[in-house]
Amino acid sequence: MKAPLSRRSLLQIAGLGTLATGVSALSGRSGAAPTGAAAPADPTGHAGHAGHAAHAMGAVGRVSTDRFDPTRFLRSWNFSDLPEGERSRFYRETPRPDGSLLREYEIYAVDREIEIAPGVYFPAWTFNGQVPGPTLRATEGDRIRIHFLNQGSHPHSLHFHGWHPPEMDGSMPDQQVEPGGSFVFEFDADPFGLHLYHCHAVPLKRHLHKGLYGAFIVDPKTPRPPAEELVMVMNAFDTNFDGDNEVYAVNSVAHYHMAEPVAVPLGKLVRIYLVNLTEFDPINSFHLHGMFFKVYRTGTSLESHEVGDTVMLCQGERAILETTFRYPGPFMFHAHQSEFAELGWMGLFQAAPAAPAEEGTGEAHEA
Ligand SMILES: [Cu+2]
Repeated sequence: MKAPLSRRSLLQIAGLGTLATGVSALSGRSGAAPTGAAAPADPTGHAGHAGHAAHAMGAVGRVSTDRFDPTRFLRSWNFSDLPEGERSRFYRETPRPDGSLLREYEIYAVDREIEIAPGVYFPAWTFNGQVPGPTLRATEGDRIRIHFLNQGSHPHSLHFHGWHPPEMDGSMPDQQVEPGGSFVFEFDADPFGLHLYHCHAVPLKRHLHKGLYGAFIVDPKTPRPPAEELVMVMNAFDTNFDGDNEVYAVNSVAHYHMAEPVAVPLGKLVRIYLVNLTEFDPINSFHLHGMFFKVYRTGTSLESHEVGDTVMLCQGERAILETTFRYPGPFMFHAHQSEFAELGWMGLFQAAPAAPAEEGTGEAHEA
């Protein structure tokens, strides 16, 4: 079934809380209906009325976290989510004479179906089987060496933001890696800040939107203060390939953190690495309820020149956000474009006193 629906009509049909139902129908996955999908049948007589189609926020049902766990993704970099034995297959550190590190990565492109809302599957192109790809993290001055293997069905490449010579740019026609091919990218981590990487094969918007992107954090040589750190990649999916997104999220899974709030420590510094990799829509945004945060655009300065409760980012833009939760309880965060929020880009922080065992660690990142 291929329904000729735009995302506007999808919104009218689905309404708040029935996103999964609407998109399932749209993407033709009849065999994967979310359990207990809420049809808009409502004893108050709102049945079928789009504006009141459901009174709950978020998707119905849960995605499987066997292959990709959004909560783990928030706090994983350099494959820290893998057991040590397995991790060394994908990431190795070698000290260099000047005190910096050579950081080596195994990154491969592979086609994989991913679940972006309960029962909604998207035929993604991925780095290492996940969208967003693994977060890479280094300290300014480290050497990055990436062994890139294309196991996908189309030519792909790796293009990093940051200083590097043109032969390491991954953007020119002769830098595309054919299926089955490989290439070694090597460059210095410079400058410190919050960057990104993505495939740079053409058509670029298709290769990006299919899921070939990730965050690249470069820490300053003197690290930022200890904090609870979270990686959030704003992204979206065009499930019917009409050049418009139907599902929006932070870290791929629509409304995931409405049901599984992001736990944050009360009274301690929280640092969010926010990257916008939404394709098709020029602008995305992050809005936090009940609080303000410092904004470090591109993370290339240790001084913040902006304090706000909403930050707007163009495609490929990113910012480091810092805040401290004053009050315990749930705090909503979402795109301030209401349509994006309703289509999945919405979640909750849950602020609570840090467990005693965690006191003093400050979730100190291993860099
Ligand atoms: Cu590609």
